[in-house]
Amino acid sequence: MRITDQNPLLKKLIENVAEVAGYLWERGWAERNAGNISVNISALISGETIGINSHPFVEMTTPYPELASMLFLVTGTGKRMRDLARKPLDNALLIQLNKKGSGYYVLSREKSSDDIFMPTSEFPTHLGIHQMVKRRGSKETVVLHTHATELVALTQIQEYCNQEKLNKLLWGMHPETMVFLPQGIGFVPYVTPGTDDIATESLKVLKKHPIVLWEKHGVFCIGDSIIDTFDNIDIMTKSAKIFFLTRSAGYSPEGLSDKELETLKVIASNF
Ligand code: 2HA
Ligand code: ZN
Repeated sequence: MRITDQNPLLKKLIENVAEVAGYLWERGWAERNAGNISVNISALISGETIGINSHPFVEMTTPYPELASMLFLVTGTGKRMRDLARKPLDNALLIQLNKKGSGYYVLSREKSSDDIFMPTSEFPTHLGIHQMVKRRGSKETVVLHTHATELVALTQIQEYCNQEKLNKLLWGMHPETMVFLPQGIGFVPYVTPGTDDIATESLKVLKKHPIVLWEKHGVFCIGDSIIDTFDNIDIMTKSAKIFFLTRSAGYSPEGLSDKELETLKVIASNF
């Protein structure tokens, strides 16, 4: 019996992850195996006893002691978002960290299974972010990485590889960007994907912003629901699209004025 069978909340969450994976593919942000998702599902499974001995165990190079015994849904390495949309549990794993937080059991596979795969190559970054969230006591459970095309395209323009200029541009393209994302987007200069450096740099930025934009690569976004996390990237990307569309039509976008942005900021603070 699958551990999802008797847990309607987990079942719903997996359906939502599959729904968002479909959107990522439809938006063109998920070429081949691009992007990855993890969700801390500990609150959905607490109280259930899980027989871990029959599941594969993987030791990690970096331990995450503050995540000891926690449970996660995480996409598999090399897996495609378009496949996750159709068959989530064939393309993502349910894992539980051991009591030291130094390794994890793959709960959604038996040791004897011939379909064992590893979590995403960005898993250490995901765990680092989940650990930061736990440490600060905030309620985000979702970490989502995707190659949001128009946002990545902005980072090919040196002028916008500057957090202040980037946010002024994005807020200025549409009023709702300021209303929904007054904290703005954080910027991380180019770092090789999958390395510890990118995790360290992202962690610094995610302390203040719900989205981090990695130069010439993609976004990492945290949130307390997978749908809202997707929406935030979608809002930011809409602004970038308006910028490029205006430019493609041969015009320089005017943007919202400082005064208009200030008024929207007040609305956002009362939202
Ligand atoms: O999961 O996008 O950055 C594949 C990636 C790595
Ligand atoms: Zn990526």
